[in-house]
Amino acid sequence: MTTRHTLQLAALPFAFGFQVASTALVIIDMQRDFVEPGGFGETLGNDVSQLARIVPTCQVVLHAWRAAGGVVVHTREGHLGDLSDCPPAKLNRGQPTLRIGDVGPMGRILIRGEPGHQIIAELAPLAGEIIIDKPGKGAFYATSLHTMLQQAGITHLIVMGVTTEVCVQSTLREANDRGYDCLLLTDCTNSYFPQFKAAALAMVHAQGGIVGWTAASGGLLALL
Ligand code: TIU
Repeated sequence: MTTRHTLQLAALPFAFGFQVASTALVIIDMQRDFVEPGGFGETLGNDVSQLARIVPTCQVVLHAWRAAGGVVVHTREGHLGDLSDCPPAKLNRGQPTLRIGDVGPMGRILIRGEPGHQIIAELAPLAGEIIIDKPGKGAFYATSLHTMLQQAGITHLIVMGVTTEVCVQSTLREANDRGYDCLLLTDCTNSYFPQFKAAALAMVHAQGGIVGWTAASGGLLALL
C-alpha cells in the first residue's frame, strides 16, 4: 500500500475516505496537566483517572500511524511564564484549588516548559513530529497549525486526545471551518464527564457530518 492509496474507513455518519499522505494524526493535549494527578485538570475539581484509561489505545494508534508513514501533530495547552497570553477571563474563571501559573506538584500550572506541561511519556513526540503550543482550547487559535498543515499538503485530520467536549471539539470545529475533513476516534478521546463525551461525539457526526466523522480505532488499525 502506498500512502497515496485512498482508504475507506467505516464511520459515522458514512465512510471516511482518506489517504495517509494527506492526513495528519492530531493528538490533543495528552499532557501531564490533564491526565495525571496534581495538574490543571485536577485543580479544576476533576477525577483525572478517567482520562488515563484511553492512553493504551492512543499508543497503539500512534505506533500504527507512525509505521504507516503518516504526519503526526501533538498539541499542548499552556501559557507563557509571564501569563501575557492568558486572558483574565481564563485566569480568573471559577474556583480552582490552584490557578494557572501557581506552583503545584508538577511545577507551575499550565505553564510552558514546566513538568506538568509535558506530553505523557507513553505518547512522547519523536523528532520531526509537529508540536503545537496553544494558549486556547482550539489548536488553530494563535498558532501556526493551519500554515504547517497546508505546507505539508494535509487535507484530512484523524483526531484523538482530551477533553472531548473542550479542546477536542473546539479544534474539530476550527478545522472544519478551515476546510479539513476530520475523523474523531471515539475510543481515543475522553472527558471528565461521560455524558459530555457522548453528546460531543453525537454532535460531530449529526446532520450528515456537520462537524466531521466518528469511528472506533479498530477499523483504522485494520486498514493500516
Ligand atoms: N477542562 C477541560 O475539560 N479541558 C481543558 O481545560 N483543556 C482541554 O480540553 N485540553
